[in-house]
This record gives sequence, structure tokens and C-alpha cells, in this order.
Amino acid sequence: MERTLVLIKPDGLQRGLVGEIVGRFERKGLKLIGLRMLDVSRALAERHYQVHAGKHFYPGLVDFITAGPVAAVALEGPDAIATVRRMVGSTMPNEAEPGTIRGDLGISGLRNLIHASDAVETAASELAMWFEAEDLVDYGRAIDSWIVAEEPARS
Ligand code: FUP
Repeated sequence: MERTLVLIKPDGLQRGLVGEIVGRFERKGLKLIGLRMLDVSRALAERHYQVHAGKHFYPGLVDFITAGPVAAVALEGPDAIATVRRMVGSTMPNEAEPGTIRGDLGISGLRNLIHASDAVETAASELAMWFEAEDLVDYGRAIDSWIVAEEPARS
């Protein structure tokens, strides 16, 4: 089971797309384990985008994610990191495939609605950046056995 972080950026929140985006992940079968809404400080934005520090687009990224409230979402599921990335689509909404969140809901430049962790290590560090450990909720769902297949027995 993997955990991953999604941020619904200020454009997604302003456009009233939080429910649509979170709903896609819920319908997929991913389990919501954390939900948080916040105004992002510059310090947190700079830490989140540290990997891009020094690049020409970095100041614009920090400006954009601090431009309005953000919804942070923690999700759990089998292969959750790659599954969520596929659902999010390519970075630029004009290039993202239809059927993906960016492909269906975005159209231009950096108005790309959403961030999703891209690897096991980044998911762990980003979850720790955006959530306190006690705000990630550990619980079972009665329907899980209809969603998550048993691992096949190895012989
Ligand atoms: P993604 O993983 O698809 O969210 O994209 P990246 O982590 O590569 O980039 C993070 C953000 O930087 C994206 F929202 C878009 C922005 N970016 C640019 O503005 N220019 C680039 O050349 C690459 C990324």
C-alpha cells in the first residue's frame, strides 16, 4: 500500500473543482486519509518547490501557489503514487490527455490545477511537509475487499 500527496492549487480551488478532483480519486478506489485547506506561506511554498529553486520558472511557481488557498489531500492505495500521476496527466494542460484531470479541466500554461508526488521518497517528504503525522487517519473501509484484490499466492 502506498501513500501520496495531492495539492489542489489555487486555480482549482477558485474554480470550485475541489469536489470534482477529490471525487475522481474516491471513485477510483483510493482512500482519503488526510484533508486540509490552508493559505500557503512563502516558506512552505519554497520548501515544496525546492527542487526547482534557481530555475527561471521558480518565482512564478511560488507566486502562484501562494496566490490563494490550497487544498491538501493525502491518499492511500495500491500503487497510489503512479496511479494518481496517471490520473493527473502531463504538466501542461494543453498537452494533457483527455480523461486526465489536467486534460479534462485545464487549458493553459501553468494553470494546471494540481500537484501530485512523483516517487516514493517525494511522497513521504511531501506528506510530512503538508500534514502532521496525527492528521493522517488510519482506518479501514468495509468495502475494501471489493476494491483491493488479494495478492495472488506465490508457489
Ligand atoms: P508536474 O510533476 O507535472 O506537476 O510538473 P513538475 O514537477 O515538472 O513541475 C512543477 C511545476 O513547475 C508545474 F506545475 C509546472 C512548472 N514548470 C514550469 O513552469 N516550467 C517547466 O519547464 C517545468 C515545470
